[in-house]
Amino acid sequence: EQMQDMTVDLNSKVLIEKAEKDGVETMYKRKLGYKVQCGFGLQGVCCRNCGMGPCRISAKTPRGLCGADQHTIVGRNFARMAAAGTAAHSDHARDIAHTLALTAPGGDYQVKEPQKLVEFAKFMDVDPEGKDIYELAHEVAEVCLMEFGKPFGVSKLLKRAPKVRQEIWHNLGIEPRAIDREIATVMHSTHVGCTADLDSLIHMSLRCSLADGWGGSMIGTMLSDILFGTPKPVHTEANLNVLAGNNVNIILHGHEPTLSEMIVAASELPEMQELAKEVGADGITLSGICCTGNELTMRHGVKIAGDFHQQELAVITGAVEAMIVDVQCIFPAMAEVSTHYHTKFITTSPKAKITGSTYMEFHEETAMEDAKTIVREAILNFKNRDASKVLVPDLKSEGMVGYAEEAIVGQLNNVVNTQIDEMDSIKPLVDVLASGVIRGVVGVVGCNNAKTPSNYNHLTIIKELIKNDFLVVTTGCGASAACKNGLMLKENAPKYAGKGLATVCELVDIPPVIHLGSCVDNSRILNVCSIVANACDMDISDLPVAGCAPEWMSEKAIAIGTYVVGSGIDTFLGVMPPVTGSDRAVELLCGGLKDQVGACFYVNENPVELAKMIMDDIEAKRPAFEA
Ligand code: BF8
Repeated sequence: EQMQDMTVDLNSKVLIEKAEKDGVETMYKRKLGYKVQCGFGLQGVCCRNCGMGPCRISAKTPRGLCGADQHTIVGRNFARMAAAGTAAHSDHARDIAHTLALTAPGGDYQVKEPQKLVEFAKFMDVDPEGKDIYELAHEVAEVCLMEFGKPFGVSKLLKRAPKVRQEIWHNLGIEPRAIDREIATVMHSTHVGCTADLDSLIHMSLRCSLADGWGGSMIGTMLSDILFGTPKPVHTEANLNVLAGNNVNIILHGHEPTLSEMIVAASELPEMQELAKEVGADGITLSGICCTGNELTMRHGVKIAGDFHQQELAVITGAVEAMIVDVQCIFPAMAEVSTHYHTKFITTSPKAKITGSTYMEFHEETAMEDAKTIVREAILNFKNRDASKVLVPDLKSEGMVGYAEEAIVGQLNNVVNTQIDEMDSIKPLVDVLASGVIRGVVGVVGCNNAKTPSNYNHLTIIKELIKNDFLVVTTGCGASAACKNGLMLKENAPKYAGKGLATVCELVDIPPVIHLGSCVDNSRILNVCSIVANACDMDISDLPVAGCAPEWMSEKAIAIGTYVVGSGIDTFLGVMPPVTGSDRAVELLCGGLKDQVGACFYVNENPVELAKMIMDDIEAKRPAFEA
């Protein structure tokens, strides 16, 4: 296998070649070294949950030392992946809630959306009457923080789901309670000597993941909007060519907007702009990678430098003064890659310290001061840039991003109003779906996975879908892939979209692929589905919608996929999860769950076939939906 064939991104190919010349090791190079991956791991039949092991299941050793069989081991491993993913998203949300608790008039963090706060307060049973907006913010923050560890009751946010859906969860005993509790329960139950029943392990995975989707992630998105503003459609550019020639290039990578929003504000200060001039730069260019990039592009149009698989390549351009990261999806390799160039690789979170990085701890309490220190560090590094090492590849695309729930519904409805909780306003979306002009809506989301050429599955599936009049909504690195390839431009709808979808794009001024934000913002998809289902008096599982993660790789993606299925949305994966060692697990996840929650997983590693499966699945739901 050639490294060049491991990605379809043309800029990436150029930089993979540069890395070779520069003697820098990348993920693509390391992949070559992994001729064969561990078969036990791939099938999910390796157990390291106690000190008697590791045990691994084969024909010769069909049980671990404690007697756990392949079903128990696969189920336990799957549940732990879901719990880790839930922990990551929800801990992110917890930080946002703590930040809301720090808001003050004139402070570093303020309430940007008071009206949204008031609405959300009421939803969370906090009475806004007679309260100052900051008093209310602090109270809502505390109520949200209680969602993580409250001793009694189920997630307050479940009531956003249609009644029938809530009943399904109740009857199956999978209504998530406190978020941390569901994570702890999975960790406890997968400890040696606890749950050994596959069905129970999958139920726990569902319950825990639902605590992510209808708990942590939903709180994360909602509070981020309240703090930093609800995204509105905005123009941006994407791919590594957004790095500017004679500007200080700062890349923000990671996930939580608390840090990155402050870096944006700090870099706009006159003193920072002046400092940039002093060191000989024309200005400062911020760009983003991974979900931090998505959060920033949604709210500010900050350019997207690239996705998960481009983080090393960004530094290899030789044109990056600082890569500033917080948590999640950061390659430890970034420290080594950065030593070959002048780039400062700056870690900021005690939750994600990386050996070899420059550690500059960020505190929300001193946010602006910390952000200024970090930006200054980046600017002062400009003088160390070595022109002979710089190669910024040629390509970038334009796109429109920033579609929150309000924007999607509002745009379809732009002549009526934008209150999205009323039947009136959701009607255009329902109509366009019911008439069949748009056949369905598919969330194509998630990571890049080295098991497929980077971006190949994403782009193939998205193009197949829009060509056949399926509207695509996207988040995470899938969104970056779409934007990099011009799929978020309305002007490109006639080229890529079918006639029905292209007409809708033209009429209501939307691109054929809609950027909904970061992976935490998949909660926006749940929200819109709920609104539509309620408006039609249906369950989510009746809607002509589907989820798809063509190149998923993270434990967060497992949690997302599991809560999407648990919410009644069929979910199509382009990479097989490590469960094939148990035929019963495969049967349950990819079939049996359908009878319980009205949806299940489907897996096909051929993206054209997977797209076909998605469309067939949705078409089968259409007759009932139209009636
Ligand atoms: O949360 S899509 S590679 S960046 S995990 Fe990571 Fe996957 Fe990208 Fe954001 Ni989501």
